[in-house]
Amino acid sequence: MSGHPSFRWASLSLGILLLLWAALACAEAQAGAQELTIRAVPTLRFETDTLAVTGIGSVTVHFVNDDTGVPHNFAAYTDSSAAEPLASGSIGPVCTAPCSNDVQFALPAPGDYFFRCDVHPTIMTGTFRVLAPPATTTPPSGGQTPVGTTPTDTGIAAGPTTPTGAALPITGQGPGDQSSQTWLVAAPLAAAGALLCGLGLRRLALSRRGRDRSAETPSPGS
Ligand SMILES: [Cu+2]
Repeated sequence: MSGHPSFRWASLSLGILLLLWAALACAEAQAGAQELTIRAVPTLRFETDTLAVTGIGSVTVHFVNDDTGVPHNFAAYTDSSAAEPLASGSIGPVCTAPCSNDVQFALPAPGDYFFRCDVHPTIMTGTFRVLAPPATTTPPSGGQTPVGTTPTDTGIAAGPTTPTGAALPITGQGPGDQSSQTWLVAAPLAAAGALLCGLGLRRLALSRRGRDRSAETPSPGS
């Protein structure tokens, strides 16, 4: 029993660390400038007609013109009328391949927008999609509560202080979880075993009964 609580603490703090790491990674991905690459390729087309970005912040679109000798650009607009730029700086300069330039702008609210090449506005078009960031972002409470529990090394000190309230139900749940997990596996097996066993016994009984019956009623031939 003495080994169990430390194991539980280890797995609990590991879980918290993983959550923190995921939250940090998630926050970093959302806050940081995102990058995309789009290529203009022979002949007179973009290599894709859909660009997707998730979230908040800004985006840098690396526009690469591989359509040798042909001038193109990348330009993002609010819609296919191309009347309004999607954001300040969302219309890149035209350059003749081979060439490239970066188009950087702030991301608007999630939604489907429009991009095109201004030189070939009817042929080279696409959807610029801004996706909503995941619902589970960085909960301020969730980010703070584990702070006390994060120092796994000082678990002895941290254990009784902050998470006493949390520790009690968890220690209570620990063995319960383990045994319930064992039961999750054991119960169906036992049930299946019992069922098979019961069927086997029944079949045995039936066959015996059948044999008894045939023994009781002698065959009419003899
Ligand atoms: Cu073009």
